[in-house]
Amino acid sequence: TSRPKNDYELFTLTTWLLREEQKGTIDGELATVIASITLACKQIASLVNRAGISNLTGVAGAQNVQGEDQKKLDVVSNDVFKNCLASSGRTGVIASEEEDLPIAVEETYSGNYIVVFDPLDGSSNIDAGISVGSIFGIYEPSEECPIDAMDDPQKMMEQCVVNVCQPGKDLVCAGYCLYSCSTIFVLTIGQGVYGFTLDPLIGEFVLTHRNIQIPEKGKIYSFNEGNYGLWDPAVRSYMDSLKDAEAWGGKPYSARYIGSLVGDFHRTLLYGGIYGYPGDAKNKNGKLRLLYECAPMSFLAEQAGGLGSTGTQRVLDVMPEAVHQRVPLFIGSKKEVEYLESFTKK
Ligand code: AHM
Ligand code: MG
Repeated sequence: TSRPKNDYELFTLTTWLLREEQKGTIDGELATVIASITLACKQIASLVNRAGISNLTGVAGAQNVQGEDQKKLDVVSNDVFKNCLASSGRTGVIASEEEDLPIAVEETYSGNYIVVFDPLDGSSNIDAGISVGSIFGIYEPSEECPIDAMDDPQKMMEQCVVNVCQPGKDLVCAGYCLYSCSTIFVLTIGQGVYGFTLDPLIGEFVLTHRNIQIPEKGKIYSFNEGNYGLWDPAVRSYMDSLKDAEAWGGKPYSARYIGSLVGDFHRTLLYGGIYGYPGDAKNKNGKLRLLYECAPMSFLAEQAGGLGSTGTQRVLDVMPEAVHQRVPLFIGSKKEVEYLESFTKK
């Protein structure tokens, strides 16, 4: 027997997590980790929102391990994520785009969840006030490799790497937060995809997208076509075919590219289509990182009925060999990704 609805009834992310815990889909520990990530995202949303006012635009003056200039907000957002996860008391190891190596969260290094994240993706967009996002994935600790070498930093680090380098198919949760016209938190715990919009007046994420299903097809492609000349011939012929108006009954595909994976993926999830970052002559595996970009997004895509592929393989099946490993990514509507694979798998 459920209470009658009234105009003031809100279904928030906190309520949703409690319900899932009651149903037994997740345990209290995982719910706590997710809640701490939502707190980090709210804090980052507010920082991104005020970046131009509070002197948070521009570069921080350092590079990350991948040789990319870190923006001030990259560094701050990474700290925000780390603080929130550490204070959850339920996170064992974290790996971030902005950290050279995975880190054991000091007080709670054993028996707890492993969190991989890109605290602020697409940060080249910040100074122009264009959409950015955070991406995360959560794993259970590896049973074969408990983190117990407290007295041996080198060994402990190796144990952390083993724990973090799990294939995407073992993710227990993945999600992202889009900082755009609205702040939207999208997540999966392996039972469909749910979206929550931040109500800035009450500071809560409110359920706005139930069980998101990505359209099976969609005539929008999202690639950085400036790299066309560097792509391999299969990807080039695929791209040529999308522009062949005649082949598509007079209406070719539309191009949309923000250069912000979270924004481009979110649109693809809702409207259908395909996002791609292929390998090219300069970067054999493209640009995007397997652990904290491609795998979490592919888990979300599959949970919404779509696909994430490297062009030759399901992304979730790729076994990571290094924390910052890159893979080509083609993700979105099932039929669109399969069509791309009909070129790249030849
Ligand atoms: P970042 O993690 O350094 O921000 O890079 C990832 C971003 C993605 O959000 C986006 O899809 C891609 O890089 C854009 O790259 P490019 O500028 O080469 O098109
Ligand atoms: Mg990134």
